[in-house]
Amino acid sequence: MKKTALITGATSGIGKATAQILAKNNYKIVLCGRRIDRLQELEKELLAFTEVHSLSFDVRDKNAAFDSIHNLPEEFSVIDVLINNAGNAHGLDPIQTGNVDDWDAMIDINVKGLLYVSKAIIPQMVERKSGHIINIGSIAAKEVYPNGNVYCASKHAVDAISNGMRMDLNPFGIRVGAIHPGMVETEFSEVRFKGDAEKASTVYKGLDALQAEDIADIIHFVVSRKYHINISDLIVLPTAQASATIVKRD
Ligand code: NDP
Ligand code: 8X3
Repeated sequence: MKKTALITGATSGIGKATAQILAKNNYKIVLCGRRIDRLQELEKELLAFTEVHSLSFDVRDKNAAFDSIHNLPEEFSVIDVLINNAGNAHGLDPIQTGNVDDWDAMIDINVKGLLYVSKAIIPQMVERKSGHIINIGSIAAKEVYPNGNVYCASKHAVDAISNGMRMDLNPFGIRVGAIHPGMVETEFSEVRFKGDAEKASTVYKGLDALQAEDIADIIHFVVSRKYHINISDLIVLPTAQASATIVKRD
């Protein structure tokens, strides 16, 4: 029987690539994101491979998250795999001049949004005593870098929440893992720099950055292991990146 994967942040980058690879590998897909046009376009593309359903909600809105997930059509309502991927950095400023709205966005989306979506799905996994949750952290979950302050804090929270989830859900046979990418060339830096595409492109200049498909491929590997195998914590860097701040450029 086909498993169902619910992927947040499926309208671009890592989430979209993950939806594409899982759709081609026998999963039913629930796509989540705010941009309806992109959800519709991807849904149309993936329907060639599998059953797809789209949910448009802002992960900051807990009622919208709960309503959308609790009212999924029956054939999509049993979520076997949850990929908590929605998130972004907003700004790259020293703490003394940081923008409070950026701080709110990062804490509300990366941390609270992940919790709301998880809260909507974990009870059914507990009831069934099965399920797999993958949280997308970051190298910023493991290290702090200058001007990364609140983004790094939000991803350190994802790391802590992932470890806590694994402990609490252990009695129920639910797998919990976190994947922590380094530099992945997506819309991430464009969002961080508020649409400044030129500034965003300098982030990946002179190195062979990871692509969204590289992380999606690893997510597929992680979710397709035998049930007794839980890949609990994985840091994935481009070869050119040795740490959050040490990057070899041509
Ligand atoms: P993208 O900007 O390409 O994708 C971000 C996704 O998150 C979009 O689909 C966006 O959808 C969704 N999203 C953002 N805010 C909200 C919101 N409020 N409600 C619902 N969905 C939201 O970036 P990436 O693919 O790179 O990022 C995916 C994850 O990977 C993030 O958690 C990021 O922190 C993490 N990461 C990224 C790295 C990188 O270098 N790119 C490295 C390490 C981790 P929409 O706008 O349609 O709602
Ligand atoms: C995204 C990668 O290095 O900007 O999480 O934190 S980094």
